[in-house]
Amino acid sequence: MQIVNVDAFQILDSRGNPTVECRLTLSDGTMVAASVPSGASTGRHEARELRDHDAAVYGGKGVLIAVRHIKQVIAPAVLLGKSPDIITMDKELIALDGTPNCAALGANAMLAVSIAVVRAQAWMEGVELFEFINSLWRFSAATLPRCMFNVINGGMHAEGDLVFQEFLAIPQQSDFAQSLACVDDFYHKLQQVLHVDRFGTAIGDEGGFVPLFTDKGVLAEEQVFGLLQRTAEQFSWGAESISFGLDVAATHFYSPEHDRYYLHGNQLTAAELIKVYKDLVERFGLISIEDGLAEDDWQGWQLLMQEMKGLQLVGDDLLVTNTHRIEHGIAEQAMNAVLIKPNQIGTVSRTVDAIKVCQANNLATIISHRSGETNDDFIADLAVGTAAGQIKTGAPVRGERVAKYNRLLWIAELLGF
Ligand code: 2PG
Ligand code: MG
Repeated sequence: MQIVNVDAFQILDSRGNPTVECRLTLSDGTMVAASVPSGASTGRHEARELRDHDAAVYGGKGVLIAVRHIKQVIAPAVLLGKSPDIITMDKELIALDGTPNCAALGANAMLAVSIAVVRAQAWMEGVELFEFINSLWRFSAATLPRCMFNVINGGMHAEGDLVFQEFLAIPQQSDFAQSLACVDDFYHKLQQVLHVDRFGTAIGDEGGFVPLFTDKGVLAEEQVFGLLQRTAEQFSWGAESISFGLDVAATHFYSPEHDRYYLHGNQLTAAELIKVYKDLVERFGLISIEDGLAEDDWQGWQLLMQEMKGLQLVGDDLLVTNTHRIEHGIAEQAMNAVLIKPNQIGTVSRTVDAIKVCQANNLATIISHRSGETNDDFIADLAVGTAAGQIKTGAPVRGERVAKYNRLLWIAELLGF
């Protein structure tokens, strides 16, 4: 079976910003599509997303150049007339781009093609995408991930008082469908609590609520955990069924020039910020903290690891799904878990390489969405097929977030879980 037609076009993501969709038609008439997400709190070391920078259209965020790269450069050189082959085609994409960070073709163009190719190849083999990923790259048995649901949005994902970006609810059930049901009840109970206490129930980029706090005497972040704890005690599943975590996204309030973290008018050293986390962990029983320190603050990360033994400490902006940075992090003992985002590195194969390095070094892996998403549910199959263990893909609301959860529900059916 061959690729007989390649199309690409500009679509909108969940924030109303342009992104890339790629469509491949196979010689049996089948068409497969793939579209790519986009971050707001992007790491400095991520692969380069190509934007048109024509201020007159979409605020300069158009992706027509990336679209043109797919149709005019990638299609004839890599795709047309060939049988879908993800390993070869990803290598050819990287060679054709010729830069270390996808700067020439654009990571958005490359990833849209890469996901479309792996989807086409799974179709050609007659298996589900997660099964194909699982067997091609020889991962251990496919398994449903545990989920971290972003129920309160702050930082760059929301207007409001919260400096920390994501407040995560982590259900403790091992069964996926049960954990989704549990967090859904939690989310709706939280909505009631926020409504009754007049904090507001507006939502942010990832579907979590954006409460507004009038008590300026207490750290807003601390007030959030108070609300979450209260909700957990009141909802039908009981407080023991749910734990909490954070994605701080600390790079966005760090000044490299002064080596200080700016938190609600205070200028904190890494050690002082870690004390804030320690207090939250002790009082509210958090089990996971992502990007607690800035993307190049390696010393701070080492200190975090020493001070927070037993906690899951996740590198996102720090590592950007890049095997070199993950290996550096391992050597420095800077983290014990890794966030995996395909668009940080530009191809499916490179994403798989990053997961392999983590698994070989006993690091936990969490497959992740971006704050600007599409309805593409690729990361659900990626999480199951690579036996990644965990996924983070927003609140249990909004089409682009529930697309992933709904795909996981279907995979759970298929696997008989
Ligand atoms: C993160 C992500 C996803 P963004 O920091 O983990 O939640 O946010 O896509 O804005 O980088
Ligand atoms: Mg993050």
